Amino acid sequence: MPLQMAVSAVDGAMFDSDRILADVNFGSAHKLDADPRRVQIGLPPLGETRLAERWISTRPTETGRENEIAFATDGRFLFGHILLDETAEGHLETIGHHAYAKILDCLQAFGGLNLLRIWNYLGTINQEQDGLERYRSFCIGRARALAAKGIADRMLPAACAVGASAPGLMVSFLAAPDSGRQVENPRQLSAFRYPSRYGPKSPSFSRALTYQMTPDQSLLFISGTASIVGHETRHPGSIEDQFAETCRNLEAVQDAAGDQQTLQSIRVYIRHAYQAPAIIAACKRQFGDRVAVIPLLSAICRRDLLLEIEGLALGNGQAATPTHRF
Ligand code: 3EB
Repeated sequence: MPLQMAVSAVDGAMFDSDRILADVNFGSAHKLDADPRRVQIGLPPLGETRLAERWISTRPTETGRENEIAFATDGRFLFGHILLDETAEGHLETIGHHAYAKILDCLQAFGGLNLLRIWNYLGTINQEQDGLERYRSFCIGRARALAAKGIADRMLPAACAVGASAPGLMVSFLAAPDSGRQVENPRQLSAFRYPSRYGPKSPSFSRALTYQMTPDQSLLFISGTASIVGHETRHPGSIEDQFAETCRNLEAVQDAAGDQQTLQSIRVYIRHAYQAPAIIAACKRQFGDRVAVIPLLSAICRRDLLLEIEGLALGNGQAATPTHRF
């Protein structure tokens, strides 16, 4: 497979391979390493074992640092990270815009790569600043940077935007020369069409994106998915019910992708640590042992959401063939 992601227990060892595109770890602070492939995301892990995501290519990778972005590329895929501090006057709108402008410049410099997946980690995501929640102000800056490069709604990457325990803004992304295909969820209004009661600028992401790696292998990047139906939060007070609704959304978005897939791994963002054991157990019941589960302590972009789940699935890239032929 040209690109794989393995969830592995962190054992202190770093890379055993020059084929690693990214080694994503979790802890209390954001950290970039001397090696541009290695990062720590400021989301405290909640499970019993510390897990890392390792994105692995079949080809040797080259790394670099340019224009504030730490990156690794195998000549096809590019994985990058940008970490921005907040200055006293720095609004999340300003640094969100800055991060996306730098990322889009980087993709241009590499010959016009397309964003497949992007992870946004925002400090104090639900706090109000100058009368606007910080997540909402981030959405404005992000949308402005995307619009400046002419990126249309149907080209938006799969994403998540979650609250980190560390200050500032960390953004990681995966890009490729060919574009993926947008997948939306029929149970949910497209986020880029949310009404303005959720913020002056609707969130710029696709519910999922499917990317054809080979004629019979695809990756489905499932965005952060929560207990939202239409555009409204469901079950505000109950994490169990939010979990069940989120699972229905995950299934719906996988169905909408059209091919046959196997869910490989999920990240579960949990707002309150005390609710982690119940949710980890629920994941085991729901997904079994074949799906790697990474539970993380994290705020979610809506105050009434208690959890959010994102996933990566391996597909055959073929839309289901009709059973009847005439
Ligand atoms: C939602 O469905 C939940 O702003 O990039 C999920 C995934 C959410 C990505 C983003 C937000 C984002 O609206 C929140």
